[in-house]
Amino acid sequence: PVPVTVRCRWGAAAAAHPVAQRLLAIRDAKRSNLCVAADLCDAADIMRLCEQIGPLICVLKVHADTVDNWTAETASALRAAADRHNFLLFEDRKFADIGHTVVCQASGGVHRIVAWADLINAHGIPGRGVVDGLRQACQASGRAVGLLLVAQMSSKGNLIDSAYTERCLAMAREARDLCIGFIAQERLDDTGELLVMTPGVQLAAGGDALGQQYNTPADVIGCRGADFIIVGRGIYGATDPCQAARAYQAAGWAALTDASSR
Ligand code: 6AU
Repeated sequence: PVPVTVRCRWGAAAAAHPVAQRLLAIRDAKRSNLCVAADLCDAADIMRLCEQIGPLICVLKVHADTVDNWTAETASALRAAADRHNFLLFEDRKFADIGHTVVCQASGGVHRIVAWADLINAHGIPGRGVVDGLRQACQASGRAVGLLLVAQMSSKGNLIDSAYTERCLAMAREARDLCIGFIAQERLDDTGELLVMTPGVQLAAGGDALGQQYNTPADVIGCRGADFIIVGRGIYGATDPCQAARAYQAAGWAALTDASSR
C-alpha cells in the first residue's frame, strides 16, 4: 500500500524538521497516530503503563511536574522505554514566560526537560521571545527537539479566539527550525507541513467536571483535520489500559486513512 504520508495532506511528507520526520515515520511504521497522556502521579505507574501500551503508541506525553517521585532516573527510564518501543516523549510543560525564564525552565530545575524530551509545547502569549528562549535551550542541549504551539485549547470557556490562533500560526511559520506544529482542535495550516495534535479526545463525546471537552477520533481527524489524537483518562483510566489503547489506536488510524483516501 502507498504510505499515508505520500497520499495525504494530513501530515504531509514535506515536514522538514527531523523530529517531525521521526514522528511521521513512527506513525506509519506502527500504524498509530495515538499520543497517550500518561497523567499519573507515580513514576512506577507511568513506567508500567509505558510497557503495556508502548507498542501501540507513537508519542507518550507526560507532565513531569505532576509526578510525586520524579528523579533523573525517571527521565532515563522513560528515554529507554521510548527507544525500545519506538515512540517519542512529549513533556507538556506549556512554557508561557519571557525568553530568559523559559531557557532556565526548559534546561534546568529538577526536570531538565530538553535533556530527554523529543517534543515540548508553549503558549504563544509572551510573543516570539518564548520561541527564541526555547530554541536557545534546545540548541544548548545538542538534541533535536520539536516545539508545538498551543494555538487552541480543549477546555470550555478558554480565552483563545481566532485572531490569537492566526497569530500562533504566523509565529510557527517564522520558526520552522523549531516549531513542527500545534496543539489545536483543527487543522490550521493547509499545506500539511505543520502538524496538529488534538487533546480532548474520547471514544464518546462529552466532558469532565472541570471544563474538559471531548470529541471523538473520527470527528477531530475526519472532520477537523487533526493528525494525532492525545488521549489521557480514556486510556490510563480504563479498566484495561492496553485494550483501551488498542481501541484508540484503531479508531485514530481508521479516521486518518479514511480521511486521506477521500
Ligand atoms: O484525555 P484527558 O482529558 O485525560 O487528558 C488530556 C491531556 C492532559 C492535558 O493537560 C492536555 O491533554 N491538554 C492540552 C495539551 C496537550 O497541551 C491542551 C488542551 O487544550 N487540552 C488538554 O487537555 O494532559
